[in-house]
Amino acid sequence: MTFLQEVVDILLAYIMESFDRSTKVIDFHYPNELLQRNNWELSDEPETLDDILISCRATLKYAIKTAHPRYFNQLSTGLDMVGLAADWLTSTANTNMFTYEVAPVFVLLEYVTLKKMREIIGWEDGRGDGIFSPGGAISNMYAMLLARYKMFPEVKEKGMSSVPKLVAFTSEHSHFSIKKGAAALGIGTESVICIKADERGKLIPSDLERRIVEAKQKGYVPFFVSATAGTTVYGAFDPLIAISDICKKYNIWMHVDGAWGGSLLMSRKHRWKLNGVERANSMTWNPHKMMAVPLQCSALLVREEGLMQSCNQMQACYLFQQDKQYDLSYDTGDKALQCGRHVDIFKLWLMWRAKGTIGFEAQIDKCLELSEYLYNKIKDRDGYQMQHTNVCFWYLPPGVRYLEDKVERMKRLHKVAPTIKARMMEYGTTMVSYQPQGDKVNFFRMVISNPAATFEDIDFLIEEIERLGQDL
Ligand code: ABU
Repeated sequence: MTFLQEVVDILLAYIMESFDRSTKVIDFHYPNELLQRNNWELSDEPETLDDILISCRATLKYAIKTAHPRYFNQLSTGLDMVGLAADWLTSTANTNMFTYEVAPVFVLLEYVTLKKMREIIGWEDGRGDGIFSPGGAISNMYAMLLARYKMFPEVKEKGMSSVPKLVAFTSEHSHFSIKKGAAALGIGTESVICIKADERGKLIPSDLERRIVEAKQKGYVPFFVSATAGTTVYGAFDPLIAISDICKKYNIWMHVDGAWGGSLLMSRKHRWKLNGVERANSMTWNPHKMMAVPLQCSALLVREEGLMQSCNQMQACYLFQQDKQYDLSYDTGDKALQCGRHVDIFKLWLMWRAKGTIGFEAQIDKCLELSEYLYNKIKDRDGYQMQHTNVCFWYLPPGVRYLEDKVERMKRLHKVAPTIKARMMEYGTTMVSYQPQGDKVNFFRMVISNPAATFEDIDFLIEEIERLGQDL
């Protein structure tokens, strides 16, 4: 008890610090230096609990404070107190999601929550299926697996040699996990056809249809379209209604990767961006991103009931005995790809209880309001150029701003974001991501999902970028 109490004290102190703007987001050290700063090695002999407490402190000392209001580096940010409590409870219960037998409450909560999410998508009476998985990439791969099984159920037993050459389609701005899924499922990355996106990052439906027709003429079988609701970089929403019309016309499974943008369904003000999602066959939705549920919490929702079960079940008789005395549909583990499955549901369920749907809505609306504030602040500012939706922008330091040689200007600009980012890490004051895209040189990709962020934090970020980049 004393040990645990001390651990709790360490954690509470860390939480307090994380929300304190006067503390650093990170106490950054380069890998070799960090290796030297502490003894991280494992030994044959046990350590005392006092030493274990020292290890806990050291680990948190060098951890990134992802709850910090000025941490904007990833799509998953923030730390919700109820979500954290739920995570602690989950770890204390320490069970596995595979059967009702070992996780009765959690299995039921998953059932209740997935149904609620399907209702929000707009599927009749919340009917359908779904599962929580370890992240959006796995959820997307599940969708691809189901689409292939739906069209060619024999693939489960006979493998890829039993099916014709399959092709999948997704926008050039979609998440890399679509290709990864194709690689893992033996479909191959070359069988994922990337569809052109417009200047805002939205898939162009006419290009999708053209590429589907072209693939069919070549004798390939289009089986899967993954539309994106909230691309990782621009935050663009593909036109779901037009895409669903095309999928219907050619009898192709429509998946919506809403890992990032799916949560907008909770907002009456913003859910129109996903109009047409109710026509999809499946959807990925990650509450650990915009809803700030502690990592990890990623759902795959499926319109057709029973498909996941027949696609994935193996009925291992040591676990999924078919003669148990309760309704076997609650042994949800057999429809998963995994055997052991972490309890991710409790964090989302408890937060939902604590906030209500309206609380999540307010949280999401606030993040969008902050993005709009940032957009408005920087679009008129000297030295800034703007992209859309997610706030993607270049900072042009004075030394670059007035350069007339365009090639030299781009060359120099490409180095600005990584240099500022490195300085940002060293000072530890804030964190924001950057990247190039197509022919565009490195730009900052600002994303806001942290419920603790305020207008002042946005102001701080802008000023900090200017401060750190003035001399470049
Ligand atoms: N698509 C996974 C998350 C990416 C990000 O946080 O930037």
